[in-house]
Amino acid sequence: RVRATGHSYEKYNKWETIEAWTQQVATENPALISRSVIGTTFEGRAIYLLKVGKAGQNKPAIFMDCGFHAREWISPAFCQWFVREAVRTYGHEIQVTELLDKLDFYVLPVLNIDGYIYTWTKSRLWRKTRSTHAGSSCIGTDPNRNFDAGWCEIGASQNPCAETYCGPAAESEKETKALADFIRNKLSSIKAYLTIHSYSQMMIYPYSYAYKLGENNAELNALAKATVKELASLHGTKYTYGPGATTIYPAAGGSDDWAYDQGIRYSFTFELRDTGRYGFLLPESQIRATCEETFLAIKYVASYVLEH
Ligand code: ING
Ligand code: ZN
Repeated sequence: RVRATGHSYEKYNKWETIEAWTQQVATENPALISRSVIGTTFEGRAIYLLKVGKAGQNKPAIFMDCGFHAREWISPAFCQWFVREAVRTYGHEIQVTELLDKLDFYVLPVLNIDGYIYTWTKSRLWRKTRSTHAGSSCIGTDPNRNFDAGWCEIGASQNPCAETYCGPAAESEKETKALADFIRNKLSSIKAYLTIHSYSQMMIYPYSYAYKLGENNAELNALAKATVKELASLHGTKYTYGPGATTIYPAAGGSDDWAYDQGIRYSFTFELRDTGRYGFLLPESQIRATCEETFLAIKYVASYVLEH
């Protein structure tokens, strides 16, 4: 079979390769995948979204994005792995078949494409977008400080030169605006919001923008506890979990808090491997194990959401 040039699920792929892959995987699996464009980046690139699921009407959906932060390369690698595993095991594996029959997964393989490319070509540890700001020569906004959730109140900077710059306004970035517009538009069908970052091995839920808890905090806590147990069952990888503000650090403007406040009751940030030995530079030799265990976790959450 024809493959997108140079693409590998066990390597980090450059953007052009991922872009070609989105086309290829959709073309090869027309009964399960369709590709759309939800917007363009600051530098003008198309932001792709894959809808993964068996055709059907009024299906509930789960939204999952990867590649918010440019340097977190394991994140886009996981979204690619997820799509491949979904289509590869559909019709063979009971759980995946039932999930794709009853749910749609919206998978956004890379949100911050401009930043991702910059980490491949110029600076491996770049985090932010690549937008410019009037009155500053510094570049980029932190997309995970740019959502309208306690925007810039805590754990975010108003300094355009900072790594956690919240931007000139909530949704100032074309990338975050495109994502938020898509979710607002599909709010009635989206039951869960999952956003994939690295690193720390954590499963975080609201809130991060304030020291407060969500209405279904006990449920989110129980679901996170069971999910990290499932994740650990494969390779023994230990995750911590809890509300963002007390589990990782207080930070306003995150997409998970925003989605939750839109009414999406199951909203999680996953921080994948590792805990700091390699950090953002997770070796390619760990892609397989990381994606395998994370796939278990996502399936677990999806099955839970489906029955609730
Ligand atoms: N961590 C997240 C960050 O954006 C986070 C942690 C999660 C903050 C949810 C706010 C809300 O800083 C990484 N590694 O990006
Ligand atoms: Zn991140």
